[in-house]
Amino acid sequence: MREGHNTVTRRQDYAPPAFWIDIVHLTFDLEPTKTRVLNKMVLRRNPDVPAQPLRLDGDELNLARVMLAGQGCSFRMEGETLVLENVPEGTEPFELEVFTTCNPEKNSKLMGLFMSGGDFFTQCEAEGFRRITYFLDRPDVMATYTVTLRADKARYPVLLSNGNLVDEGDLEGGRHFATWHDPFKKPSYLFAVVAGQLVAREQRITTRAGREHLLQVYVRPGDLDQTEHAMNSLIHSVLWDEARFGLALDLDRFMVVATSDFNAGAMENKGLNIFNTKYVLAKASTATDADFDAVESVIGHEYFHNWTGDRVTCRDWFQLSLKEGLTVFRDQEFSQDLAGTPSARAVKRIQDVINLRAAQFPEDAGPMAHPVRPDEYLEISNFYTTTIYEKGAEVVRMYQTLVGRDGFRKGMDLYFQRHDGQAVTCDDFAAAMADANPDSELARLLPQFKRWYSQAGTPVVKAQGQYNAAARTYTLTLSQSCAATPGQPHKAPFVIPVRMGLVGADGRDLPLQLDHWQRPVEGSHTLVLTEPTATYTFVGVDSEPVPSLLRGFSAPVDLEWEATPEQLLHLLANDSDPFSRWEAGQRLALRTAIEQIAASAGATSAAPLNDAYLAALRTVLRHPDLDAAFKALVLTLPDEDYIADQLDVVDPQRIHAVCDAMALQLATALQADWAWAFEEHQHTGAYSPDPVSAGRRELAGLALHQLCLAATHGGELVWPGRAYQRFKDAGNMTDRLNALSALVGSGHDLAGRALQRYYELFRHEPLALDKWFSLQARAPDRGGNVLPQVRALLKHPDFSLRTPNRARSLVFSFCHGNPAAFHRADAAGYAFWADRVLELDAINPQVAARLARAMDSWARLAEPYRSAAREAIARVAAKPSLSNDVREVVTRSLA
Ligand code: 0A1
Ligand code: ZN
Repeated sequence: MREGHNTVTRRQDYAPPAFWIDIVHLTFDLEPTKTRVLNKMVLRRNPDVPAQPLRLDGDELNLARVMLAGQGCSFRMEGETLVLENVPEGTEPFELEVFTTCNPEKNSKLMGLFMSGGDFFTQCEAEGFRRITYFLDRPDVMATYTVTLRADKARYPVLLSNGNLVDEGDLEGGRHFATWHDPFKKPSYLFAVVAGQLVAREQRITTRAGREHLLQVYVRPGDLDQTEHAMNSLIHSVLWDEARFGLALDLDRFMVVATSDFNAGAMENKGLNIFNTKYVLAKASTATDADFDAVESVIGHEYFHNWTGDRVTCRDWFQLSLKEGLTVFRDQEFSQDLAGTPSARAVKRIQDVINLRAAQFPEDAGPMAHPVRPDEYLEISNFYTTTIYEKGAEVVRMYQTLVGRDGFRKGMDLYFQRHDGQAVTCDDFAAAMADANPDSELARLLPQFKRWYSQAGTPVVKAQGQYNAAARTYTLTLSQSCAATPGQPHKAPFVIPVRMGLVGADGRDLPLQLDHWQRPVEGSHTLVLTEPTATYTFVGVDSEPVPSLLRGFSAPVDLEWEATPEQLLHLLANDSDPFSRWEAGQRLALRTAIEQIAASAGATSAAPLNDAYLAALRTVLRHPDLDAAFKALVLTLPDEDYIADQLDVVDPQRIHAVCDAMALQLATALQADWAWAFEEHQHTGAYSPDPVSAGRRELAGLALHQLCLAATHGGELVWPGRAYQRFKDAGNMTDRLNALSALVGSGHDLAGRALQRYYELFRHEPLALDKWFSLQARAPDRGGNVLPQVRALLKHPDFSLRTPNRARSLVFSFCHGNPAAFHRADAAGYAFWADRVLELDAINPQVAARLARAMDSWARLAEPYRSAAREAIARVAAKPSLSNDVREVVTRSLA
């Protein structure tokens, strides 16, 4: 394996390119072990930059020939960079031809041109194009591409690249060719090629603009029956972007292709999106409701990139959130709009917040914390993070909160009006939003608002309320602070929109009137906190209200509020804002968990949850008007990682013991209610992944889980048998997997039999088999049994570390997803982690670096975990030939 170079790239060092590449003609002779690439470019000097040699990026290429204006020419190599000193002076265009070969079959990094299942695919973001040919592989160099693919016709009948098919035909020796031309200029990271034995589901659509388009979803021949949902999601995406943002599809043909070997979720290559099969294929028998939702949102995400990413792209990789934060925001809005009802929208919002807190909050509190617009990187692949994506999306959402939906649309319109066809920065986006809304609070506060891009860390907002009965006023004091993060010891105050309401004794929202207002408003109001501390006085408040704060999770902050249990119970019973209502329940559970963890070590109460809380949950569960999906969220306790995130010193086993006790108590105390809920929600008719039936399945599944858990702890004994029956008879994967995980979760004897049966049913369905590995890696640890089980599964004939999905399903599920089994007193979990990181690094550094991040929070671990974790990280760091990817993660971790 090639060792990584060692240079840090800094945002401040950005300089425009010394050359532009305007036109690219690529010819590929596709062969698995030796693909030949002829690259004919038209370049010219950038007149704004002092004259310098032409330096083209390359990575693991074999260079055969370089020709300048049709003549052989001198060149030299500086490491992997191809340097030409003698290119023409002046700014006239000149032609350069580079002929290289590469080895797709050996490409286990899955960057550049690689093979999957015997077919060819590419991945070029961020710096993969340089593994295909020498190039100015940076997003601000945008060229027009024409691509000819030549390959054996029988083996590779389908030949695809970006844009429109302009020519095709047969060649000698059983070969054929196809030529594609992309009418849009694009950066190299959006280039794509696919060649192989693929079939397509096709759909012609006419958009509002009256233009006809061909939509295609390409998969392996046996998978066509799993593409209907992806196609429907794509159609919805096209219609939605036109309706909500006035953004029409700009291509005659839009293609989606699925591969089972992919480092990430999917990739927005212009007109030729390449997807991990996990986000394309879905059928009721193998995909869960969550999988169906994920297909919809990832199809949306990649499609929406066509405008936010492709038409307007990033100037440099520090601006990554410009396209990613904005596109995640757009896909989240899309999924909410498709979900339909206010309740289904709220459920989606709560799920997004759960994910943000589970992944992004810890990142912002750990060694890899970085701003939404980072200042430096060693390896850009490490910055495809939840901070860039999900926190970036929250930043975009705050623009919308500050300028309103119409104002946001105006800002988007101005952004495209100004920057279509350009490579721009986060500052350009911010300026468009502010300039389109000149009288808004955003415009006034813009420089301060932009601290969201430059300062890392999750701000903490402290809230304190005071009711004055005599004056009929309610005073709310909000203060903000933000802990130091690596390289940023002090933070300046953020602009924090805090949406809030005051809930009266009758459970209804009180009218809100701040002391300087003429009249009250109904419902909610957004306070904009800009100072370290601010006090707001509401007048005309007849009786003591309960404040409902951060409604809809209006800012990505941690809200500290010393509410009484009565106040939280009041919100849980009444809050008109579903997010705050759910949050009140979570706070109650979290508080109990933290008290228990702090209580004398080892003495875990068997009944930590109090009666009032249990009664409130029962009321929600049996509520006649609430949706099942919302009920399921309220009745799900905060998970172990989220609880760990609230603590300064983390003892994973202690947290686990407390969570176990709470889970068991919830299962047994509400047994009759769970049985009712299961019976009431278990039938959902013919399978449809819509939010209402999915919600019913979710609640039935949760109920079954609780009932099996109770059964193995002295409760009613019939449930494991019923779960097994349901597992066997289920008409869809959601019900089947819920029943199986209920058995596995309860540790009942039937779990083994069910797992065996599942394997036999799905051994030839890769995505379903991933779930089988994952379920076992996430199983409750009983006396340390999970790690040996995971080790045994590493040797399973269906396991391979080379397939990212499979590696994630087993190894990541264990290291990232099973804290109690992973954090072992004997440190064997950490040794396992270190071995797999090193093993993976030699195969696929990007995937290895993701696994490396399982140890991000080691410094907050209690002993003996802390020292053992440090030792394992140091062992990885000491390996001499680490990739940049892994080296950056472990050195930051130890810093
Ligand atoms: N831009 C893609 C994510 C992506 C990034 C890097 C990749 O390299 C392996 C692949 C995909 C997105 O946001 O969907
Ligand atoms: Zn994206």
